[in-house]
Amino acid sequence: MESLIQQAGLGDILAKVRNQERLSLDDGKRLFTCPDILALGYLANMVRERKNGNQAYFIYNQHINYSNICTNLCKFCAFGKEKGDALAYQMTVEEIKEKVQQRLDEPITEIHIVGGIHPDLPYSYYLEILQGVKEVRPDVHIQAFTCVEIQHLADLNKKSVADTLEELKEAGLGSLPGGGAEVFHPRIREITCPNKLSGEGWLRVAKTAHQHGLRTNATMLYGHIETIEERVEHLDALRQTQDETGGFLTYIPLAFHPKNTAMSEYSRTTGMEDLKNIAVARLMLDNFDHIKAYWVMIGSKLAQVALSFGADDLDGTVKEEIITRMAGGESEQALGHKTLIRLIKEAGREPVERDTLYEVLARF
Ligand code: V47
Repeated sequence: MESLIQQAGLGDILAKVRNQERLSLDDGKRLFTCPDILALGYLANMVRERKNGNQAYFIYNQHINYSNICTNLCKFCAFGKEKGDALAYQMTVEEIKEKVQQRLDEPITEIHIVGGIHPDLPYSYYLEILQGVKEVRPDVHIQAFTCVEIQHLADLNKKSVADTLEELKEAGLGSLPGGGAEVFHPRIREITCPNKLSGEGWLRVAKTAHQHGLRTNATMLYGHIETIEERVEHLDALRQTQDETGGFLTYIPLAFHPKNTAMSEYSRTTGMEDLKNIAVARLMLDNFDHIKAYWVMIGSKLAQVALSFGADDLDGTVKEEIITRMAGGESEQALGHKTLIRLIKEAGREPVERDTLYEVLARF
């Protein structure tokens, strides 16, 4: 294997990985341009096994997208709709509680709640969602509202992000999902999501959450117009923030799905790009404990392979995911416990059911 890595021109990076030295931005660019996926995978797997051994995590979770009405209307998104659009919807708090109620017999430990930036739902609605879900399922961990939604809620609340997060915590918020990060570089935001919170703004909200005891996830939406430099800068910004706060739980690369978006002329990502984004993230994000291969976006078969290319987590049972499906995602709607365990076992890993904060709930 070592000669393969030398042949791929990555001998110096192998030495750094062995010595647990931080990779430079230039190393990151070289990794992204390296065509030798096995060499990348070998390097990423060294870090993956050092941090997580043979374990591969999954979670029993439920996704609820309370509304797709959105003022941002990002070009890469097929989910967001203008108010009045035939496909626009919004759930009442009662409907959300009903969704939670319907699955009370399942051992769900996390409810993941995100939606669009709605033009006129009041701040109280979001507090009531959290309180309502907790009323129906008091023990569940609510992972809700991206950094972009949190900034919007603080604006609605006419208070600081810090004070708003404290109120949301009081109402039942447990942690923040990683969406809305897209690619931080202003060039990408200007073209694809000019109305959205800036990259700096996203990082500021994430830092504030960490300072207030809320862990958060991080993502990058790749496979559209971003350059390799912009990807590497994005990873570096996350790495620097993690150095400061240690508050990120996991990083999830999100593969762009073009169908039904204003960028539908682009092609879907390939398996090679998907694996590369996982492997390079594992190598660059030396201060992140976990890298998630989100099976909804890359398919359960490639997610299984990704467990040997840097990923240590498959996310979860999910069910009723809408954001990827609206953009042409063709993965299964949900994966059962048994399927997740089988996928992990057949990848040669030990299946570990976790809670949101990566506490071990069961081993199989
Ligand atoms: O913020 C939007 C992205 C995100 C498309 O934190 C798209 O554990 C691909 O962040 N093609 C929402 N991606 C999903 C998300 C997420 C999912 C699962 C787990 C976690 C976590 C977070 O999806 C959005 C945006 O970045 N997105 N449109 C699209 N067409």
